[in-house]
Amino acid sequence: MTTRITVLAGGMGGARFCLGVRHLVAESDVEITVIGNTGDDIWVHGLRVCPDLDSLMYTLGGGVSSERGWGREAETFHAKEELAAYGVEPTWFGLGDRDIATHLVRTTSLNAGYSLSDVTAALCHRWQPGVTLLPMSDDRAETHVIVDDPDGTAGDDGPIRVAIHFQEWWIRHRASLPAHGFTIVGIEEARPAPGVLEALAEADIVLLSPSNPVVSIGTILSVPGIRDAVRQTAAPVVGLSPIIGGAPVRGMADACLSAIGVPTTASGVALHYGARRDGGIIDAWLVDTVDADEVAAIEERGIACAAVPLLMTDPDATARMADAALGLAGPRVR
Ligand code: FO1
Repeated sequence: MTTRITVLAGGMGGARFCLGVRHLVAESDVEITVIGNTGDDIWVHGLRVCPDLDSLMYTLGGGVSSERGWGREAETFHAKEELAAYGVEPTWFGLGDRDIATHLVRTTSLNAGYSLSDVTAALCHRWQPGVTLLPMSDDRAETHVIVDDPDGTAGDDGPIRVAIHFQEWWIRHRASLPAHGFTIVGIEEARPAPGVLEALAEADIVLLSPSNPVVSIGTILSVPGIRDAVRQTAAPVVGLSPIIGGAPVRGMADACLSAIGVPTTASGVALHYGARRDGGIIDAWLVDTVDADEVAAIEERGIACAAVPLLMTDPDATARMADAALGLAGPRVR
């Protein structure tokens, strides 16, 4: 009897976690479906770039740049340099030469009328990630960040607020501009991509990877229908904390959490997701051993909780995390 694991994942952290899940179940009769965030997607120089889908695909397919966690290994940036020489913006976006091939295939296929799901499946045919990788939606839903105008334009009552694309905030400004909030352009009309709701309804376990809870997991949950599907699945829903000792392991989840008034703590994120019995979406939550003192408080809120090492230093360590998550889910999933 095949065990079905469905993972919600963002980019780098999510990809590394999925490597561990796949490593854990490599010899078992298990099918993994990964629902990837597409809120980071952006049009750059006429190409459609899907950073989180590509991080998941390249990481699981063995082609990711290990030191960056995104883009291709053995990458060069000649096209980027040439574009900058022409003064063509955005010069701040690191478009790699090898990576451009992925964006050319994707853009050509989208322009020919194929869906993002079709394109993702076609790209994965080359990369063989060992999981079924689904975009959260085939519809455009792009995360923008509300900041004080970086150009300093001010109105009568202070700096005016503008929405900039998440990638500009993340890459150009290193999330240093205080975010007043996030808006996902197009989310109201976005529909779950084919297979997404089924992957949640038919799962034996649903895992929330230790990705950014606001702009990755939160964005996936914002697609109309997905949050309800997580709430209603018969599968246990287990999350892993992206915050260890009050700080994100990498990336800038703290800047995102503070923007929405959520404490940058393991329990803060757990309560942000909420216990399923109280209208939230998780049944269980893994925290790192340094946050073991938060376990009792989390359990009091109806969320099963355990403290295990959560640093994804290598696939074996990540596999142990995934195993601990399956363990929290209960005997059904073993
Ligand atoms: N991240 C950076 O910090 N600098 C970059 O220049 C950059 C370029 C880039 C190009 C393609 C791609 O798929 C990802 C890229 N990323 C870059 C990472 C990306 O901003 C993040 O992976 C996510 O959007 C955040 O999870």
